[in-house]
Parts: sequence; structure tokens; C-alpha cells
Amino acid sequence: MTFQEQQAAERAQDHIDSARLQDAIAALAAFGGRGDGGVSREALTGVDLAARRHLIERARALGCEVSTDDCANLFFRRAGSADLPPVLTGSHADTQPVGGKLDGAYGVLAGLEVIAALNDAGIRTPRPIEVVAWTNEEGSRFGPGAMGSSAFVDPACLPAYRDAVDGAGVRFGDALDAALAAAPDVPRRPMRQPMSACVELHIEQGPVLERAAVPLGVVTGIQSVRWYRVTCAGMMGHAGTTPMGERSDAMATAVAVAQQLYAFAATGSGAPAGTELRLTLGRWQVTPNSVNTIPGAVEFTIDARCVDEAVLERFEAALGEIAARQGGKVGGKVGFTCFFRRPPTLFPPAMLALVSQACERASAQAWLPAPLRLTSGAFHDAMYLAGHCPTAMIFVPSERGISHNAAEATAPHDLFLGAQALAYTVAALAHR
Ligand code: HGY
Ligand code: MN
Ligand code: MN
Repeated sequence: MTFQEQQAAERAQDHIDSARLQDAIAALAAFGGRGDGGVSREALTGVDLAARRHLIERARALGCEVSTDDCANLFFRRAGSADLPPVLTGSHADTQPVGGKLDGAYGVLAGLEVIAALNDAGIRTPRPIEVVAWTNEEGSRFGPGAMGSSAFVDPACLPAYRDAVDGAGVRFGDALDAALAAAPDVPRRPMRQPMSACVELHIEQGPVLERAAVPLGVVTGIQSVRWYRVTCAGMMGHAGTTPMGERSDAMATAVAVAQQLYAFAATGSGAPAGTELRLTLGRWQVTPNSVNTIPGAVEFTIDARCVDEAVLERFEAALGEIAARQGGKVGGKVGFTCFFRRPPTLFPPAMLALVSQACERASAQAWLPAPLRLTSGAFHDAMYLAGHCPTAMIFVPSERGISHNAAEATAPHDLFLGAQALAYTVAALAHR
């Protein structure tokens, strides 16, 4: 690291303002804010569009140029002294149906805080810096997840994404067109722009950092993930008149499949010691969903994750066997499709070294333990950017390891240290 790089990195770090960051978090959380302290701001809903407008105004007030692309990703650009590919930071602004104030939002707002700190420090970086708010990272309203970042690196994804529908039958493409039309003042730019590097700051969303009593995490990679839709077909019938032995009950089939999947995850996955197959059957749709009609169809989703992708391969094979076995029973048919899959992501050593340096300085200045290295249990947009440019992630702890829950929280001082580490990393990269 050159003297100039180091000096800029340290000055940027030292100009992060905790109170300003806290105010920004509270202001964004108001868009979709809930009475229980959580946030409901699913991708491209009205509150998400209002939140986007709020971010555009905040970025412009910091002197940024704002642009967007065909997937409505928002880019907030601080000019550099040279016309070089920018350093990218940021995250996503959409949330789970019942989310928290920090998942995604923290990375976007900390990126804007880095720009404010650079402005305060009067630092002009050779490279431009861009803060991004990716579209639909969560994938809860429209599947799959990370649509914006995956379409950014591979625009060929977008046509199929446009046909994804939400629970009310709204097409992603129609919601996307409405979002783009709502920002006529934001110029459109091509997808897949060159980036010199990418750093994403995020809450850990798990218990590791808090249990280790360490305020900062250097993320070495992201575990693999697969999402499936399982459909169980039966025959609707009268709950009172149909003898139990003559039913084709789609729910009985679905429950039997689910029980065998949980059993496989608990004992049959062969996950290496210290790792596990994490299985979530999160969304169920029952037809006709009536208290006194035997379900004619049940669809449920599977979210399967593991650091070792061979485990997911074994899981998929087991799912096929269970579906065939259970589907052969009385009139029950079981089908499944995989609609999202991502292999494990590993971040490059040179990026890990820089992020470690940034985290070490921030935690040392606070007289706190040095950073921990860990794998991310959650997926992030950085998993796609890692295939586009040198990429890294920084974590801060989640209280009680809770996320995707209104109770999601992180101590303000930890959020401050994370933003400091981000500022150091981004400023150094912008001088390379
Ligand atoms: O599901 C995930 O891992 C991310 O938080 N959307
Ligand atoms: Mn997230
Ligand atoms: Mn999330």
C-alpha cells in the first residue's frame, strides 16, 4: 500500500460519523416501518419505490450522479480525478416481508456515509466510487433472489426474470417497468459496467461474531444455496364424507415428503464435521385452502444451503428419490423444480488482506479484538460480483444472531466500526 493510499484510507476511516449513519438508518427504516420495530419493504412495492426516491435525493445531496439500468439497480457515483472503472460498494434496499432495519440497508447507507466522509475529509480519489442499491436481493416477493446483481453481471438473465410473478400474480417485468417509469430523472446506463473492485458491508445475520465477542468479520466466502418448488397433487374432496382410506390428500403427501427431507438433513446429508445442511421449507400454498376440503394441491418451497456443495448434490438426489417414492402412493404425484442455485463463493486473498487491514485498524483504535474470518451463511449480491471483479465483504455482529425478523439489531458502535472499515477499504482501492 502506497503512502498516499494509506493516508487516504486512514483519513476516510477517521471521518466516518456515527450519528449521521444512525440518522440515515432511522430515516430509511421509516419506509415500510412496522409497529414492532421491523421493516416491510419488499422489492418494487410502493414503499420500496419511495425508499429509492429517498436514497436518490440523499445521494444527490452528497454530490453524487445517479443512474440506473434495465433491472432498476440504482448507482450513486462520486467522480474520481481519472476516468477509470469505479470501486463499487453498496448492497440492497429491499427487505423480507417482515425484515429489519439493517439487512441490505446498512450496506447502502454505509456506502453513502463513506462518500460523506470523503467529502468531509476533502479527499479526491483517482478512481470514481459507486454505491449501488441492487434490485430484489431478497427474492421473497419475486424469485429468485439477487435478481439485480445477477442481471448486472449477466444481462441474459433478465428476460426470464421479467416473467416471475408474486403471490398476487404481479409480473416482475411489470413492476420493473413501473419502477423505471417512476424515475424519469434518472438516466439509464448499460448493464455489466466494468468495476475495478467491489466491497459489500453487511450484518452477519448469524451468531458467530457476537459469540466470539468480536466486532468485525472478514468474510472469506459464501456458502452454496439452492431453492426448489415442490408440488404435491391430490384430489379435492369433502372433509366429512370421504373415508380416510379413499383420499388422495395432497397435504398428507406434502407432510410425508417434508418429514423425509428433515430426516435427511438431520442424519443423511453427510455434511463434513463442523458444517451442516440447513433446510427451510418457508412458503406453503394449499389449494383450495379451505378448512373442510381435502387439499387437492400443495406447493412448498425448499431453501437448502451448505458450505460443501457435494452435500447439496446428495440432497437433490434424495429429493428425487423421496418424490418418486411418495408420488407413487395413492393418486399422489410429487414434482419439483430448482429455481435458484449458486455454488460456494470464495473471495480473493488480496482482497481479504486489505479488508483485514481495514478491520484491524478500526478495531484497534477502539481497543477491541482483532477481526474474525468467517464464511457467510446468508447469500449476498457479492456472490455475483465476485465473478465480475475482485470482491470482498465485511460483517458486523447481529444481536442474538437474529435476522429476517423485526428484532434484527446491531449495536451502533459496531455499525460505526463496520463503516470505518468500509471507508478504509474503499478509499485504498480508489487509489489503486
Ligand atoms: O436469503 C439470504 O441469504 C439473503 O439474506 N437474502
Ligand atoms: Mn441482505
Ligand atoms: Mn436478507
